[in-house]
Amino acid sequence: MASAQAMGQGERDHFVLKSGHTIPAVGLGTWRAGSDTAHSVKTAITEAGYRHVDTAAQYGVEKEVGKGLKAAMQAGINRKDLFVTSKLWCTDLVPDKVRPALQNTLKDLQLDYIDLYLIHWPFRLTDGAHTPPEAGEVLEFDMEGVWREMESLVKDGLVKDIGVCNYTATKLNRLMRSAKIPPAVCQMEMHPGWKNGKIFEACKKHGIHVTAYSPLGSSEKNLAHDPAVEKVANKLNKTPGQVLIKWALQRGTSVIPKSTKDERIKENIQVFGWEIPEEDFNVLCSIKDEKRVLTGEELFVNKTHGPYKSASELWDHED
Ligand code: NDP
Ligand code: 1BO
Ligand code: 1BO
Repeated sequence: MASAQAMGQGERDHFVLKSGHTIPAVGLGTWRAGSDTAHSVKTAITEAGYRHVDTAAQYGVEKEVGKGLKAAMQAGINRKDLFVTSKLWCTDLVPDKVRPALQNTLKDLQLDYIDLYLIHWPFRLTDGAHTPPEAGEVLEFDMEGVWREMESLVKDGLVKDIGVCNYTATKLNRLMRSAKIPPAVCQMEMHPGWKNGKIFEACKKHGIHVTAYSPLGSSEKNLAHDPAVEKVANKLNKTPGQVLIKWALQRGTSVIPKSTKDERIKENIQVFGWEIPEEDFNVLCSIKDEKRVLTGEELFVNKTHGPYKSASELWDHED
């Protein structure tokens, strides 16, 4: 068998985390996956070959994801061959709510452990917070206290790895100072329309694996119709979706495209055994007008009362 190195970076179907555990390179996203999520998860695993599913308590589909996982296991897939990620929502971002939140997630997923538990966003919301938030509904969170609880979930075997999403280099440095178990994964928005280089470099420096979310530009800024992406796809005889997913893999990130369409679910994992040549990779990297799709503004910014009065403050003015 060819070594990963001989096959080239883009050819890996998994990455190795700091902990020594592996994360499959392509996972199925489940945000806004709707009522067919159980079917999508089962199809992805049993027909398309996915072994990695990304979900979150906040997506409201964990019971459906759980049904899909169960169906896949009943069809003969071993739990230990699956990689399941979930996330701690902002209303539970206080030390004494961490364990109960995880326990709820495990119950809904019908699992006795998950592979990766992430802090979903580094801002605390009060129960019942509005979108956009009203005065007093957004709070800073106790990063050190919450992380200690996340670490205790690892020690107790309830989660294999822990990590963060939507962090900045500033917040990552702070976490690294107190963490006994460093974050294994940082999940961030990344696609050619938002390369997010600063946090990517910070993660590399700390040996933290990065997972690219919204790799297709999400539904709001779907890059499948971007002329540069279409051009590379036509040249390589691949679909725009495959080119975007492969771009993420060749950058060295794992990637979690979401689709509820069986054909696209299958298409999105046909990204092994070929490469985007360097010149085309660079064309994709030069897409202009980089912008986040998920600024967090709607969820966390209150321009009058704060504590975060602009999106730029959420991202520690690093953009
Ligand atoms: P994606 O970039 O995965 O894009 C999903 C959109 O692209 C949907 O509209 C989907 O439509 C469409 N699509 C899927 N496949 C193709 C294809 N081959 N060609 C063209 N269009 C396609 O967006 P998401 O924002 O959903 O991100 C992926 C996952 O990342 C999420 O589902 C979630 O699990 C995670 N995430 C995590 C966040 C965090 O804060 N940690 C934030 C955002 C996302 P259709 O379903 O109709 O195929
Ligand atoms: C071909 C299997 C890849 C898993 O992500
Ligand atoms: C608000 C949740 C974004 C998707 O993870």
